[in-house]
Amino acid sequence: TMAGIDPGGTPPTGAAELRALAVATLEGNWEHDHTVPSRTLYPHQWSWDSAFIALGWAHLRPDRAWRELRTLFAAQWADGRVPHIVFNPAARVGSYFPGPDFWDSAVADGAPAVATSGLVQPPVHALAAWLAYRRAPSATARSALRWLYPRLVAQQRYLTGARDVGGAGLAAIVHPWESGLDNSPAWDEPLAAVPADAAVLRAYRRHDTTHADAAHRPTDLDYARYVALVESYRAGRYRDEGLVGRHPFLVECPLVNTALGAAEHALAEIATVVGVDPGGHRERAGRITAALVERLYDPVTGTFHPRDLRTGRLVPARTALGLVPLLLPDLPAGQVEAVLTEARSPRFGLAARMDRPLPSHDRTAPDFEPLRYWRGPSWLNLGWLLWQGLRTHGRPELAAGLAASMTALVATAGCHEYFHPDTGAGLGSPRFGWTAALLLDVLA
Ligand code: 9YW
Repeated sequence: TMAGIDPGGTPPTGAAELRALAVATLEGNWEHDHTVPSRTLYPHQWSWDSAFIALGWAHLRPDRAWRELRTLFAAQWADGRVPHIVFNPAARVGSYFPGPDFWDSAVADGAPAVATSGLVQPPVHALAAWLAYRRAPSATARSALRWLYPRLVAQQRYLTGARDVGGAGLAAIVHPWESGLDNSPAWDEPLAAVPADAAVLRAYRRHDTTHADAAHRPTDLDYARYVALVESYRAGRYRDEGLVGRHPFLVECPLVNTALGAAEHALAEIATVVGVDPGGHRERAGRITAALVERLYDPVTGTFHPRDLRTGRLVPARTALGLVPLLLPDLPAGQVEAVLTEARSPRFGLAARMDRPLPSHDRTAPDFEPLRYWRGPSWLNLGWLLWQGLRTHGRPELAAGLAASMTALVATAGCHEYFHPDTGAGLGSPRFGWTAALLLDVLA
């Protein structure tokens, strides 16, 4: 059992009950052609949530896995970007901020008819599609892969083309939301350069803090800067040309770029199924991994960091982002060892028997906050990414230890959005889609 999680000695919920809880969560969040991350907090479709959730559906109802991804990619822009939010026109107006009016995606050339945001999220879709196919191969799955393949390729082309602001073959993010780890300490330094004060926010009303404890969410100053960054990107009609001269936040994120490389590996597999030569994908995967090591690995700290393109420097914070490159099958042995050392250190506590859940930030850092969102709490998607990496690099004992810790979190607290990194208490939304989906994958 995990220290602090099970003080009453309650027996852990059995695998069948856990599975039933995850199934009920996904069923409850299903919304005719996609799955909402949470009924209370997030009433639309989110990009990387849908990838994780599709993998969950592959264990239950593969038809929904493919439906989920098709709905998302139907909202892909002409330039190949997959928007991080696809708005559900049937959702209650004003139920989420920033909503469709704020994004105003119609200002962009090549935006789809449906309202979306103009940002992206980590491109984990090709990997999810490949794993979903492997889990439930069928004629339907093959035709879904055939439909998805050119769209996944276009997504890669966008990220390695228009978004290669640094010119080294990696994608730059233009907003912390694009990393998926909104208020990670990784973004504090580059965000501090974004001109905004809390007054910007007075023109808007946040909704997240009416559904979740404000102390567990990003601060108002964070939100003021998030809004200012969207306003900057939107003012340029979400175009990427000339970003260096006009946009105040440009960062190469280890998670986004790991997903980018993992996507090329997955596309090589998918290409074989759909009857296309996989060679180009393997070559591009190799180039992305090499660029990631070259640009985001710091031999002094022995971990990966974001690179701030405005200053040219690596961001010093050691967050869970630094562990994610383990997902890359072609990560060189030296970096594999370094990531394992970092993960097993007291900062993250990975072990064959974990006494506490994997945190999202270095738990020895002065800015570690156990309750605040991506600044400390434990998230199942980060655990899942590391779990995949451990299995890819032949560390089954550590993978099993991490899986047991992830399972214990849900067994004790339910399918929460995130968890207290010491006690395992559930935080944020109580019925969260990717927690349920990834638990199903880990239990399988
Ligand atoms: C928000 C939906 C999204 C996730 C992000 C997470 C959060 C939106 O929720 O962002 O309003 O804070 O940070 O990773 O995709 O689950």
